[in-house]
Amino acid sequence: MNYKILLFLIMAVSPLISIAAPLPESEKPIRIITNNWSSQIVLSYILGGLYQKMGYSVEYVEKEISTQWGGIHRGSEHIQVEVWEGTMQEAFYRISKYGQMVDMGSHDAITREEWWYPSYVEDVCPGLPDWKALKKCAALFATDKTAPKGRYLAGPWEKPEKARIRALELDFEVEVAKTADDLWIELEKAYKHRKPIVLFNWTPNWVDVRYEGKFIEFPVHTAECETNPEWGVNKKWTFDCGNPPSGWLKKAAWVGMKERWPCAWGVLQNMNFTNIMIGTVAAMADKDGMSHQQAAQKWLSENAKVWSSWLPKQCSLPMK
Ligand code: TMO
Repeated sequence: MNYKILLFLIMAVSPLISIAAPLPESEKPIRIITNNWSSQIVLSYILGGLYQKMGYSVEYVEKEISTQWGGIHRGSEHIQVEVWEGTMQEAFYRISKYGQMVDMGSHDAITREEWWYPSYVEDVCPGLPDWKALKKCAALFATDKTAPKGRYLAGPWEKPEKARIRALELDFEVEVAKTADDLWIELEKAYKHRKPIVLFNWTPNWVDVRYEGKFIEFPVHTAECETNPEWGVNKKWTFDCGNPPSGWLKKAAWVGMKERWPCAWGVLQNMNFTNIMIGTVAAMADKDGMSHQQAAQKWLSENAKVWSSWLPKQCSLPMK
């Protein structure tokens, strides 16, 4: 009889005896993808740290969101802990259609990735957060480089910002920040002098728990807005809408994990972060100056109850 069937039978008939599968089921390293914003990196180290407690060997592989999919598809990388609807939906569905990359479920967190401004901007640009207010106020956001047009500071992730600016006839130019840190440097500079700024931001993020501000309300996103020029306020161009306002946040894995490391697979399925949890770990790194590893270690040591609840029943930790 197959080991797993036997184990299942024993567990079914003797619910009072707990049977721990020997861990790790494979010595091969579990390779976790890290991207370039803090919550994703801290969550990766949290999961990796938990795997190490369980006896697994773990490696981290730094990737751009645009180049991360092939490795998971082929099984050379195994896990992505934050797949955001607003930036990754299209690629995620396209690649997972082949069946090699699997949807490992959604976090409770509800996500949004959108143009964002600090609250004080409303004093000088009435009508916000409605996007039409930007038509009248564009010049307020000008920099030396963009004047008389306003500057929209975009993140280092590819988004159809130029298409949106064109379709909504906004008097803005896109400046692309090279790193997430550059976004926060510019935000803090503006904040200090209460200078108008509009930039790419997202939730959950550290900004949620430390700053006041709002997302711009563009025309509500639909799939058609991205494909059919006839849709929406501009009949000639697509992208006359915003990003999804309440998006999902998924986990993804290489399908072969299930066979090779079943307990790690189960943990990833159960791993679950809320908006507040993600904002808090991001703030440890982006505001409080901890390294991503330090933030992950702190979280693991203070949240044993949470991560213990992710362990499948048959996957207990090895005795220390
Ligand atoms: C993918 N991101 C959360 C940075 O928008």
